[in-house]
Amino acid sequence: MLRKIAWLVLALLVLAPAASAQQVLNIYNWSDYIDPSVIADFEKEYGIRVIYNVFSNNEELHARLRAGATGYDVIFPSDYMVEVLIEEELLQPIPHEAIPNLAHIDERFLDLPFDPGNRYSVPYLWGSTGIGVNTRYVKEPVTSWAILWDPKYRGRISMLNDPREVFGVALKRLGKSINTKDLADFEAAKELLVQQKPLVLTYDSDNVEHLLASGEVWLAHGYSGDVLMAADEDPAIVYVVPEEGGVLWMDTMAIPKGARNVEGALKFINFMLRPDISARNSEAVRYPSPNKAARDYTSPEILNNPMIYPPQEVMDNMEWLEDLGELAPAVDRLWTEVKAD
Ligand code: N2P
Repeated sequence: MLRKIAWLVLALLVLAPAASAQQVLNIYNWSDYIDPSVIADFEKEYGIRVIYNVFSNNEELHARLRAGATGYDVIFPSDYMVEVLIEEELLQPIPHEAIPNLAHIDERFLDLPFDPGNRYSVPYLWGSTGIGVNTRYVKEPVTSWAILWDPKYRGRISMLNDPREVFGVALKRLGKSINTKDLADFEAAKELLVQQKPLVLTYDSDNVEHLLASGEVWLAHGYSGDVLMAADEDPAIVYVVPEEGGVLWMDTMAIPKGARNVEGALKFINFMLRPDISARNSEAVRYPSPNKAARDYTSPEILNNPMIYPPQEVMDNMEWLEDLGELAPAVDRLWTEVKAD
């Protein structure tokens, strides 16, 4: 009897960690970027418990992975960061046969230069970056990024905690591309950002919705969906893409090297690509879905909302972020200086 119990205990000790590892999926995503009910449905359907953590920008995600964080199973890097992570061999290939729902993605969003053949990443959601304006306090029409430098809004302005986005605004003001490979352009942009800093209440990517909806901030540099979520709470809030053009980005799902639950990660990715799930998720967070089949499940108000799905002429005036290559460390340094100055 005792021996039997000893065997049982031993078996439990050996098997339990494997069994529990199988039941847990570690997700690392941007904040406010998933419908919680979708996670709950996934957990129920697959019997897998999701542990959810958030990051504020691609550079934070990158730093974590580079420092050897192996705890994550699914991560959500943006376009240009996918390229960086592939190059640094921090991602693992995604077997397409395990994610049949990839077939639902609109071809426009597949096989892009940052990951040819989608070997390492699949589209999640996309969107733009512009300005959230509280028209209760800002009475003038907002047409240019220059308003974020207007001293009369001192302390009522927030900027994203996202170096590529913040430099993107300053570069647009200088009439440059957000993907310029000229360090002098970034240095000039840094000067503009240093000038702006006394007006900025906070550099924050995680609370734009709250900052705007609470009235604390009147002009928020923000990702489209976060501003639109604030607009749902207060109809005086609008989303504007300035005339100089905004930034476009696409976020993806990827599996980092060292993931412990690859099988669960693939199940999760395939689940998120399911048309009904993608539609529900996109509606909840107010970001456009790259999933063609999801359109059938999406309400016309969302599909026809030009702030969510920008019209072609607005899209044509925006730029997608690209990897800065060798310039990236210098830009990181300039960003640190802006924040520290
Ligand atoms: C939502 C974050 C949007 C991701 N809070 C921007 N790439």
